[in-house]
Amino acid sequence: MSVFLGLGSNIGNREENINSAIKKLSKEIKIINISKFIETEPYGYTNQPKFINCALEGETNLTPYELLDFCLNIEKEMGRVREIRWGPRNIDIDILFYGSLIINSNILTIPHPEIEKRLFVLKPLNEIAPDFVHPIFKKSVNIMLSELLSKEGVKDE
Ligand code: PH2
Ligand code: MG
Ligand code: MG
Repeated sequence: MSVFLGLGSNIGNREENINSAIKKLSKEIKIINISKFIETEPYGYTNQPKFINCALEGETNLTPYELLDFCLNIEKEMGRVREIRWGPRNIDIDILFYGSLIINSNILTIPHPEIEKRLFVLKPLNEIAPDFVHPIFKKSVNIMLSELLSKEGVKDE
């Protein structure tokens, strides 16, 4: 299955954290494409350091729940501690899309919630998958990005 993941880090050596997560991900995911790493302003909880974010496209045989476990285990292995919701983290690996599947369960929401509100997701995603259509909103990544950028108060750094 074709999957898109979003990665973020705002503690420690951020690029190195993301690179080592990608290396670990590649054990179960064939990496097809990786966006540039971009520095982004913290979203949600703003009193924290800037992030490095990127998006990647992969191909995997894992089911959505196996993929979730796999990503959470890599976060754990890399020593992530969960404190504040949306707070600082050395590594965050989010499943953005799993093909065009829609899942809403207690432990897993796919597509990832609020993709359409987050520049730090849409910018890197637009680099590698501008025409990918969000299965709920039926809008492509590049349309979601241009709509977000045209909103009042959303500034493109
Ligand atoms: N992740 C969050 C909350 N806020 N802001 C940026 N810029 N990048 C992130 O990856 C990020 C965030 C929750 O996972
Ligand atoms: Mg996240
Ligand atoms: Mg996460």
